[in-house]
Amino acid sequence: MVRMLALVVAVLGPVLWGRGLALQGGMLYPRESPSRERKELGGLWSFRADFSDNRRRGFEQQWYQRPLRELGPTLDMPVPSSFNDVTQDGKLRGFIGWVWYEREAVLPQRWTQDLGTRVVLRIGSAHYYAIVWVNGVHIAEHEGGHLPFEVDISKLVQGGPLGSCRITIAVNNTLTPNTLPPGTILYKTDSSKYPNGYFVQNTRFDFFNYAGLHRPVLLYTTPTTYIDDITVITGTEQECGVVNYQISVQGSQHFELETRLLDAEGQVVAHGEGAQGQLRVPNAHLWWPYLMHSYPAYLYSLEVRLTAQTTAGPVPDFYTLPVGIRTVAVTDHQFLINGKPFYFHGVNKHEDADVRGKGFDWPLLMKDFNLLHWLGANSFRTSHYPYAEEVMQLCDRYGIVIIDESPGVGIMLPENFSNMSLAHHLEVMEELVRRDKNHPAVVMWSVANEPASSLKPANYYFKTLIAHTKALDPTRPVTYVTNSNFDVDLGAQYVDVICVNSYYSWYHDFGHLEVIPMQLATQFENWHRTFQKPIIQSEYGADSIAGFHQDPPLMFSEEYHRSLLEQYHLVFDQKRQEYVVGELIWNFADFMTDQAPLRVMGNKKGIFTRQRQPKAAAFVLRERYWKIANESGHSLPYFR
Ligand code: BDP
Repeated sequence: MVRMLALVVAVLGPVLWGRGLALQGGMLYPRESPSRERKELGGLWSFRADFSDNRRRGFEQQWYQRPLRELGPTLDMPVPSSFNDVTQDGKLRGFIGWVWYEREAVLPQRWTQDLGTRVVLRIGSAHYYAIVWVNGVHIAEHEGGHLPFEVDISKLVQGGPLGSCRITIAVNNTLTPNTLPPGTILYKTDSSKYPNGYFVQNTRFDFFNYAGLHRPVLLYTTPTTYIDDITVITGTEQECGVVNYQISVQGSQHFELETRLLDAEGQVVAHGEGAQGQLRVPNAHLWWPYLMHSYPAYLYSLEVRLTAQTTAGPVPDFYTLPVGIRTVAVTDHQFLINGKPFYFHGVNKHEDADVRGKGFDWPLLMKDFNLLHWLGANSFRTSHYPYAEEVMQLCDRYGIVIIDESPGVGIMLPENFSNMSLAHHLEVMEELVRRDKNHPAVVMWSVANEPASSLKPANYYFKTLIAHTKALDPTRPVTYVTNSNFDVDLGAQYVDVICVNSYYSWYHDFGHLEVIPMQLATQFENWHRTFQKPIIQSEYGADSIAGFHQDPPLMFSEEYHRSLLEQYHLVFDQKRQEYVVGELIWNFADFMTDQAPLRVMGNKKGIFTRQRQPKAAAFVLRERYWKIANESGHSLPYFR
């Protein structure tokens, strides 16, 4: 046991020794403004995976002290991207442990000379645990692969002779029982079967544990007294839109704040002063979801102007936040946006594609949004972790409604419910709410997917987690996603909306499409009878291999896939008249998983292939979603 622990510690390093510091301050998305500049650090970074037995050579030899290339061979690695699928090396694809990224950034002279400038390094996502050095100085650690973190590096880059800085980031993809998602390192000690020190990583979730610097890494500046955070909460009073705002400032106590709210034409519609207040907009344009209104996704701009009083005179900082005025509410059988019943007809996604894995990519993102419009989808769930901030911004702009999910997936073992796990989960919800609170597109938080909620400690865990999330954000409903296999799950008493996944005629009664209507109707009736809450079918689907055809339908053919969906739709159409408020297909596109006998080079439940080409099921859904949209009388032909 002790030996085992010693080995695990060796691989994980700091993951087990201490957690990343809780985030300080706000996490406003770095936007350019007259007082703020940004410099993207995308492109090729130097890269090395530490293949040493204990994975600690990089620390022993202090790879952060000198340029990485001076200490051994390096690869060119694109950022953002997962590292796994970029090379021809199978060992790197499945690598577990520390990988090292490094690049030099050349800084504009003003950034290094002007002591009134604050220089911040921001990392959009480093999966899973990251340690950061600048010019060899340890400056940050962060746990969690799906949320950004940042650090003020002004002191390190200012005042010295250097106009450049060397950024080194060590990233470890090891998952433990207390990480989110959790995982287990299993040492195979039978020396007749495995070489010395052989280990594998087991997880209880169904997607490949891609790793690396997945989202943009960038530098940005602010003045030393700066707008640190903005929180807006919107509402309506008769025809009047209401924007309550709260602004936090760092760096000085001596400042003034002015706010102006501009409409989409750039006209000022309201203004205020001070760190908090209420802006009232007569005859406001509300933010409506795509297909729910003839002018969806209306965004105002909240311009914040800070004027700091310094010895050298007044110094301004500007930040502009897009604001959508809308309300969200839940009754015992409805999900209301702006007081009107909203029906989710959408998808579950993954951040996943060929070569780049989970790496952020604009062409891929635009293709996905164009496909969502083509499909007539009005929503998606960020299964099973927070997505890139740029995704959330597009949802605001296009009116795509989001259920924003934490990386709480695969929480299945008793040890995943420990106090340490819960503490980390609470921290992650804080980071998530802090990042995404101002997005009108986000209408609900999902704290987890299919946790083993019947285990004894689960009750306390979810009660605490959901209460904490509601305290962080009293304006949005909270859910966790359950599975119909779990029967009626008592944890659901804490959620506002029941989200249930089921795989009738796929994982059980396989091949028997005829039982779906009965089993699905029973599922809905049981859940609604017990909880009297609205229900979303948060996953359903079947695998199909694009190009496999068989009629009468057999499993894995495109025909079986579409027929299975059609059986579900019969019941959705009955129950959406009552209390079913949404249907989200599993999955938008085929995606990579661990290798397993039940997976054919990944999960093939996509209605699009991994390359984003439609299978037969996509056409079934497209017809259905546009039909549902047309019922509201607000479909928008310009996206078709
Ligand atoms: C569901 C999980 C999802 C899986 C899906 C499947 O929530 O992550 O990918 O099953 O097996 O239960 O396809």
